[in-house]
Amino acid sequence: MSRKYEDLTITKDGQLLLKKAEHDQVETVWDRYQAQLPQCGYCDMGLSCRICIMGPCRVDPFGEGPQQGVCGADADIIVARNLGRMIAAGAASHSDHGRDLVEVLAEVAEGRAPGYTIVDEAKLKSLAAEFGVAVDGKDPLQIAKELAAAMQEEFGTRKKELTLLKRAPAKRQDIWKKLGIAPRGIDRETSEMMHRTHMGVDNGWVSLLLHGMRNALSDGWGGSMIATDVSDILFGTPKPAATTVNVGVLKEDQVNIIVHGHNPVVSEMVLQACQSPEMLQLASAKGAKGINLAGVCCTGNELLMRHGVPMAGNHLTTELVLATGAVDMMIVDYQCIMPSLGKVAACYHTKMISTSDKAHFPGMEHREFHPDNVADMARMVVKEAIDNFGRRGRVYIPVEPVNAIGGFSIETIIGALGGTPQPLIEAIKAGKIRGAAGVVGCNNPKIKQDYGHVTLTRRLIENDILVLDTGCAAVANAKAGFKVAEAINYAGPGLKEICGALGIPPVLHVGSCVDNVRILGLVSALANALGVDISDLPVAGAAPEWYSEKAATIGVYFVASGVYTVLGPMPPITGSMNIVNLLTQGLNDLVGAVFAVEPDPEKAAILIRKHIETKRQALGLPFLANVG
Ligand code: SF4
Ligand code: MSK
Repeated sequence: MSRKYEDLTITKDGQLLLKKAEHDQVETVWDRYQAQLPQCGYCDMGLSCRICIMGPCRVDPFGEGPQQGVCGADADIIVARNLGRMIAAGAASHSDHGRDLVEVLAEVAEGRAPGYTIVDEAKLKSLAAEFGVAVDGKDPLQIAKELAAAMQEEFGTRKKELTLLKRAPAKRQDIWKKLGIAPRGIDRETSEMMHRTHMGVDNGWVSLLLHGMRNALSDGWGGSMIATDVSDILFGTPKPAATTVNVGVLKEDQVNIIVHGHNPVVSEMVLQACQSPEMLQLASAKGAKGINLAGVCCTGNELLMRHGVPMAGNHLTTELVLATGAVDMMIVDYQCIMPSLGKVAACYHTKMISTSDKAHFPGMEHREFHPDNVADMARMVVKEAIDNFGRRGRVYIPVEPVNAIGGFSIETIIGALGGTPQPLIEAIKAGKIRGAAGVVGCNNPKIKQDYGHVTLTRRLIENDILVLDTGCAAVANAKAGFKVAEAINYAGPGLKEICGALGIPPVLHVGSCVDNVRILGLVSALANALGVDISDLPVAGAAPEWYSEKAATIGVYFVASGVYTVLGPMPPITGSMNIVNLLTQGLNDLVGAVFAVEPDPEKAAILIRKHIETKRQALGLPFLANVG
């Protein structure tokens, strides 16, 4: 470890645990990043291709070496194909997660998933109505059966376009139709992207990127939207609840279990098992004062949103949390789970359990969870965690946890406003709130952990811009103390007044990565109430520390939905100035929004403020200040 801990993360727990990890000779993501430097410049620019085995090929960005791959693909084609495949992978990940939830819903309807139930019947019925499933006089399980079947159809190709596109403002739907990018089937668009990017199929960089938008929309208005809605039906639509965050949520005198990944299907049952009198008695018999379930990453966010379960950390904390020596078990499902975790855990007593048939990891024991065995499996692994409590060595929990409020579903936000978005619109019109921004996405060792999220969010709320956040960005902002009612003191005067009156923080935790669709829901509600398109609103998106293919897809569906989006890390596209120009300028003429790339969050805040003021002016709203 050659760099100072303060250069790697702004978080106190992260800095102290990095020191501990170094002392324990535990290698972390930062060490491995250093070992990779310098990273491949061709790949960084998107100019390398290994799609077929006439290659691998690369194009020389300086014009001196080869300008085409063996097949004749030039820089534009290679960059577009690589980006297309990145979008497809992101869409596939979220949408497969959505499919898993629909399958659980179908099993619940058939009575084959003991332990699960329909928690939000009202949402079940309203969603059924959207999918054309009659609800009158029907038992909820019958409705669930028919709704699950209708949703399964969305994944294939039997519809002209996805059902939930209708939630978008009419003007947005027209834009998609005119461009021919309204998605038809969730899997179809991903599958078509893989086909188009095979050697010798689509060699138009514009048509490839247009399909990239269609593919991303199939996630945002399809797979992810289904994932969020079905999770709400099965586990409850989130409501504000108090919680705590950072590594300090671990408890020295309790059995600590961490859940990690994205899908709540397993973790919800683990939570139930942890709360059962039988397990609590067992823990007590082993000398523990209780069972402390906490999360990391988005499985953690799912439980935080619905139950106020504490959150130990975000993406780059997932190894460090193990270095406390206090985690008796980590249970993982899928996505964003570093394959290094088993090796880190082996340095301590932590038992690592993988649970999904599609996600296996070195150094983990595999206990496959299925809807019909999940309740038994959850009890079994919790019992193993309790047994492991006695094997703990020295424990190091170096910080106190920070308080936070989570659980801001759109229903909750609109509810807090009195059942209509109108008060928010009036506050925006009056300039008390200048606009809103979604701050989303991951950590990335290329950026000091949480610095991008926290700096950008601080600047936005100071300037009366309401922030909605998800994923690891939401955890960063919670750790920074932005999610308690008193955080209004960080906000500008207008935002402070409105949030103070409503009793909400100026930074609203909207959920996990799939829950970015809740932001689509809110901007659609605002646009519909104003009679405009999403692209007319004074809103923006940002992913200051993104790393994953899923985040790339989220960015693309935000922009394709009309939301100006600022990325921190540069995507691998700089090998093609045609593509850079299309994404950062040309898309304005097509979808009314573009990407910007700005790694410095201070500058990103200025970009967003300028954009919001421009949109305010266009709507005839008062111009509030010079930005620059
Ligand atoms: Fe090379 Fe073309 Fe094959 Fe890519 S698809 S590896 S550029 S020959
Ligand atoms: S977990 S996709 S690191 S936000 Fe959703 Fe965090 Fe990004 Fe994974």
